[in-house]
Amino acid sequence: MSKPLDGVKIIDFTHVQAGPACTQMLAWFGADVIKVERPGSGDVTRSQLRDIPGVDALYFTMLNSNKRSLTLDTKKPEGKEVLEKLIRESDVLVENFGPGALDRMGFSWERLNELNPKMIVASVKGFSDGHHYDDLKVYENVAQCAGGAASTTGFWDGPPTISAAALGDSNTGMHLAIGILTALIGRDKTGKGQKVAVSMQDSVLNLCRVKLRDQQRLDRVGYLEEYPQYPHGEFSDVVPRGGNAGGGGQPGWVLKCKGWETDANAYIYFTVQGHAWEPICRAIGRPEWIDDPAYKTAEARQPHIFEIFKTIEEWLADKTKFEAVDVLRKFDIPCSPVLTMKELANDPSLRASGTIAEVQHKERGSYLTVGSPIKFSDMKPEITGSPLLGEHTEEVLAGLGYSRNQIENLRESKVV
Ligand code: CAO
Repeated sequence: MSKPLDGVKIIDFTHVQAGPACTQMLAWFGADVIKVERPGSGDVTRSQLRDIPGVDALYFTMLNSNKRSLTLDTKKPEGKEVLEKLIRESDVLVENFGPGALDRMGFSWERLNELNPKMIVASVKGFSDGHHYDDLKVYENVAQCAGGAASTTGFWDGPPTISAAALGDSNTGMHLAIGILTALIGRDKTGKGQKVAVSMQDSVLNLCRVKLRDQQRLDRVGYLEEYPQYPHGEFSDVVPRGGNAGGGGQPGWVLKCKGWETDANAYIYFTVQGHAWEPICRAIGRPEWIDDPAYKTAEARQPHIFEIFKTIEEWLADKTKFEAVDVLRKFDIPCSPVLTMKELANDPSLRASGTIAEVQHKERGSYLTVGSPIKFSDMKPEITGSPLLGEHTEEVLAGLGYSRNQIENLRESKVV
């Protein structure tokens, strides 16, 4: 089946997570993604957190499926020559090296644009160009702190907290993918490539948009009525950490279900959607609350929202998280069991949709990965195993016109 990005050739000069997540997604959608890696070692994630000695780690296999791997020392003159050839015939180069690394290698934006004016050059950095921290190297948790996620996540009486979701890494990669696709459409109109840059700080902040909303509301009125601090607690002049409160106009909380004493994830998230108050009261067996002025409006409920949650927990005490959701769904109440990675891995619906995909790898056998979260009516991305280090070196070099002898010489001089 042909795919929308068939024919788009991408030099994947990325490593760790932010860049690889971006190029992996483009590969699922048909792009020919050639991962350029240092001979001998390759992407550091190949060997990080290994679960099988000597075999590419899941950290690597889960972020580099559907790609080809070319080993190339791009600091050696012969390696630069190969890269230049590749640049001349590629549509996109994606990189997430530390600040200035590509320039030091001799491939500044100006040089790349000179080599191939149609090529899109896409970069991830920790901070945007010109930012007072733009010389910093950045990893996931650093970005979460820099982008406002950490100061607004966790409980008010605890420290700033990091989210398990890769807000700094994969999220930035997704932003970059949008930028690359936009630049490709732009190129169809202008014939010109351009530089696309995304910073991890900006990408985290983009997801913390509602917290900037809250800062401005706090500045104006001095309190935030949907936070647990209202109306009994104190507000300072910065957006506080709100625990598990709902981020929008609907109060919500993580509530205990049957078995919570021994199962750390026997919980559901329960949302008190304003217009669903009547069905909530019916579902939890409190019809008398429907017209009670102390409960009838969101404003009336907020001062004793935790007493309401406690009552719901009493109702939940004899129900597992799955049983509870099965009742609540009949009343159209937004809720979900708190699902573990084990439950998600074995979820038949996620398997059927391809969101959890089982993939074959030449050395490790089968493993699970997260497939495309984007679904199309005319295409189902097929996830293939990640490449071994340098698996496609010969194939890529032959495609660039190198003879068997020349390839052998490059191997002997450790350029590939
Ligand atoms: N051949 C020869 N040299 C190569 C090469 C190749 N194929 N591929 C990379 N290199 C070299 C680079 O040229 C660079 O060399 P110099 O520093 O001497 O110029 C070096 O390898 C890579 O440097 P780096 O700064 O990218 O790597 P690091 O491990 O020190 O830092 C990271 C890693 C992620 C902190 C840094 O790359 C970074 O800040 N990237 C931007 C932000 C980012 O994407 N972070 C998220 C990573 S996911 O958690």
